[in-house]
Amino acid sequence: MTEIMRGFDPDALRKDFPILARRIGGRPLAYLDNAATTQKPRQVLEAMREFYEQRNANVHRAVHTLSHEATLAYEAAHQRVAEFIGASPEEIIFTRNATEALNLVAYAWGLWELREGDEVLLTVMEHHSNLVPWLALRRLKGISLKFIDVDDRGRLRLEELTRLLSSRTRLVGCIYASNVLGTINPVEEIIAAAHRIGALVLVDGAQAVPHIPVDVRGLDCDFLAASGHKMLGPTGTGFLYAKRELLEEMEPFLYGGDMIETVTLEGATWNRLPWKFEAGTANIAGGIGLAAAVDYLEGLGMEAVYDHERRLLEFAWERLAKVEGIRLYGPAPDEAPRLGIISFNLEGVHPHDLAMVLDSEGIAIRSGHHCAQPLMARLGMEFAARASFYIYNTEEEVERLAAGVEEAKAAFRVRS
Ligand code: 7TS
Repeated sequence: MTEIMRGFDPDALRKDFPILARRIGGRPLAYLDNAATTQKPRQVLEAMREFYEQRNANVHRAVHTLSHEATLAYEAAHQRVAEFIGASPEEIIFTRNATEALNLVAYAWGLWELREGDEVLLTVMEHHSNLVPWLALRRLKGISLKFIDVDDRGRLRLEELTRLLSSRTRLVGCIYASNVLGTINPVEEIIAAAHRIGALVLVDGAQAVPHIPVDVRGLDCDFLAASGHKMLGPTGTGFLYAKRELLEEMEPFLYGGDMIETVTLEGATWNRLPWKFEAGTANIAGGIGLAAAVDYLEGLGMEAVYDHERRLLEFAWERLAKVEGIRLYGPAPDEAPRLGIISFNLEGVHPHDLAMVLDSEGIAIRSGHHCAQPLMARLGMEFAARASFYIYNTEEEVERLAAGVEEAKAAFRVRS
């Protein structure tokens, strides 16, 4: 009974996504590249259209009606996102994407707070956007970086945590769910251990927030970055959550309009939260679209979203594992908590070639290094194919993926 009440019908909700009616190469589109960005439902497109057609004006700047309405809608969008992850609206900063949210922490906290000899602890499975900013700060500030390794199956070696944390550790940065392996990391444990030695924790929630229930107060993380466009929201949206007391202490990220309280030729004081961190004209329509995306996901229920993907993952794993010469990366679904993301390689077939063959069947997957080159190297590969599922994907699409992989295998065997 509970199962049924928690579930939703992916075939029914596909009608909300106009793009899913497209045909590619004469075949219905099977969009399996959701870890890169998701499709957008009509409700999101409508919310943005309604804004532009009825309320478009700049926010926080004028007394006219449109500006007032735009301001209310944009502030309400912060409220919706805050509620979604258990935060307060002043703790939610809208950014262009998760990358900008992660850079915000490096620039507005790291640049000012970190001193030579300080340590930042990351994992080897970070997406480049939670690695490269810290590499830059290492050059600039002389900090040192340490990394939590993974085992050969791609599971974090948490037993190393106590050894790697030290009195010099200022920040621990950890990917919540891997965009390559789909594994969900035990961030609660990492946060508790980091806090015991007084370090802050930055969680990269870009893959987790769209797929599992996330509660920042329960987690007690200090920062959490996410992508709006990976959770049905428009491109050009993302956000950073940070604890209010940190945001109050921190320097701004970008300087300019709307982020100030007063400016003289001698200096400036900062606007109240979160506007201190949102300089210049914001992506107002994008924020409103993101709020509509949150409404949509809450309507389904995040437990149900996870259950649906979990079923697809188990089915896909079972089907793909039967393909001769395939290598599936990461722990099996019954060995570790995982999202609906599967990276794989097919013996003798380059993942780009495989992706091209699948595309000719209307199946969209990603191939490449997935912006996680250190993890790929650690697991002994340069490139991989990756299928990633979301709410509108069906078992039939997984069947098509498996059949397409079989076909590619046969085609390349004949040619070689
Ligand atoms: N962190 C993780 C874990 C990600 O998966 C991504 C994007 C980012 C950060 C950056 O997000 P953005 O909003 O700035 O783009 N990951 C992917 C991917 O796996 N394929 O394309 C983008």
